Amino acid sequence: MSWGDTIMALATPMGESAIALIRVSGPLAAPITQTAFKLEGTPPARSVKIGYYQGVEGHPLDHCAYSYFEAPRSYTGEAMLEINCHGNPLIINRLMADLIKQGCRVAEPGEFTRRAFENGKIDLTQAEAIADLIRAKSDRAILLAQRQLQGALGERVHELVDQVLNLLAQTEAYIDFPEEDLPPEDKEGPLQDLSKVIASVKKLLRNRQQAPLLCDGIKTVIIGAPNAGKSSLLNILAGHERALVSAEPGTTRDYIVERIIIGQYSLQLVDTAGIRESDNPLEAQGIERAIQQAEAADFYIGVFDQSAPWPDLPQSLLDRLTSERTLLIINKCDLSCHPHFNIHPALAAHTKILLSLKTGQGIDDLASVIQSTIENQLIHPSEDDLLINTRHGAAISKAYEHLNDAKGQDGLQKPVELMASDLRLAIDALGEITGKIENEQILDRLFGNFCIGK
Ligand SMILES: Nc1nc2c(ncn2[C@@H]2O[C@H](COP(=O)(O)OP(=O)(O)OP(=O)(O)O)[C@@H](O)[C@H]2O)c(=O)[nH]1
Ligand SMILES: [Mg+2]
Repeated sequence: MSWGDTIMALATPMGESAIALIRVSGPLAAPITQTAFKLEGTPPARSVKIGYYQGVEGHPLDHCAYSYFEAPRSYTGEAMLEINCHGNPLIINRLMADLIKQGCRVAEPGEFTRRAFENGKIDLTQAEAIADLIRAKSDRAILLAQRQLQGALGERVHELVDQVLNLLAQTEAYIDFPEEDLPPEDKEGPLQDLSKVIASVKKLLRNRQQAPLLCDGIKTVIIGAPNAGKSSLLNILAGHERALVSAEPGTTRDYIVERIIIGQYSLQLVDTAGIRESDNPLEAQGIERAIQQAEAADFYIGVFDQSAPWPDLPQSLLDRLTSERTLLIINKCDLSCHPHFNIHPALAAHTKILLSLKTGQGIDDLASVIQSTIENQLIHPSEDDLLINTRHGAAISKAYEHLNDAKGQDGLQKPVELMASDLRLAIDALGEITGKIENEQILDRLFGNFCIGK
């Protein structure tokens, strides 16, 4: 499939740099390579050449390295030209203007990848993986996006589709050969297979919560009473004096966000105002914001000053601090423990780390404890993790529902014709994941999120 027109775009950021990459894709790629680099005949494919780019007006525009890829052996599946010119915006603009004069148009965001998808070079999960890879904020997100790019999710979905197709074939055999002709044990096989497929689909659904945590980062809200050491913690984890620290309770008012990397994970760390009853309208607003931040958190680090009585925290906040999502830091262990520092029973069994943010006692283990708490309680990474984004999640749930419908209340008691129709619907839903999407709008939205030049 080809669009007929030729697109071009700068694939590297605009600005001063050693090299800038301009990509051209479409039928004009070959003639432009010939004209620009004064070649006789078809340009040599898939090798790097050096030459002066001659503009249509006959002036040399820049000394470039270029590569020509013949269709379909290119990223987009069309003929492509990649030009590495010097990274000066003036040169880049001159070359791009010249390409437009030669008949190219500027690519839309994601248009190169969309052409790759439409030409069957990649499926939709791989196209999404490219966007995820570019945006990945942590090593784990990179690893999973790379696996997805190699087709891990696509393969899993194809396996499931194959299994459902098998079931469909068996079910249709019942339609063609009425039930009474078949021995009863034949009825059990498909039902068992169906249960297995349902279990696999359910397993896939469980990965759904992880994708935003890995791709966008884990929103981690530091929460506690005034003066507990929340801002001291933010500064230690950020590695610089980001927040004001003072002995006066109520120092932090507005919340402060810092992105940090802990092991393989990216955390969006939010320091907040200390929670207490306050008559000061500004502080009260800060506390209100702290509570709002806490409402949208993926993970909590509760900071508590063990040299003071256990603070009075609102029940609604305590309810949020579940053991899966919370790490407790018992701070100021350089000071003696207050007789009324009695950990609230609701938090008594949570993971805790005892330390002093002032003397540094216990902080060597801080990063590893945060990482292991996240892994043990929030993310549960496993060997076959897959990045299930919202779009995949919606399609998988749909497939899950149809498969359950196919199973019916009493298994094969459901009329086989209806069962076959449910199985077909499940196959269609799974197909949406890898790309059997008819809806142009969904494709426009998906590729519109890419950067130009991809
Ligand atoms: N002795 C001792 N003091 C500490 C420790 N950690 C923090 N502090 C001190 O406690 C005070 C409050 O620290 P912050 O980090 O500003 O506390 P906070 O929780 O951000 O306070 P608010 O912003 O007011 O809610 C400062 O004077 C810190 O130097 C510690 O481990 N031991
Ligand atoms: Mg503070």
